Amino acid sequence: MKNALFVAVLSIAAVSAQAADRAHVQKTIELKDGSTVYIFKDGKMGMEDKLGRASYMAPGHVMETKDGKKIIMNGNEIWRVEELLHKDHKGS
Ligand SMILES: [Cu+2]
Repeated sequence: MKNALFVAVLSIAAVSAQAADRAHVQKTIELKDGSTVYIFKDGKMGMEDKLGRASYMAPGHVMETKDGKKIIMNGNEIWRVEELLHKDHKGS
């Protein structure tokens, strides 16, 4: 009984942490090569490769979006992307 209640409280905490993290992502952009750029509210960016893994990209690197626009990598927030991706797996 006590254990079941404890698990329920833990999963509520996990859900609200995920919501808070999502809120820091302002925008995601798909790139021509199939990877995704996450733009956080502070303007910094992080990359997810086409296999869904957080990936490294040097700040200042020019990327081409799916619709042919060029964007410049600002920051390299690997750990923030990783956190988002891992939370997604746990949440399902
Ligand atoms: Cu990039």
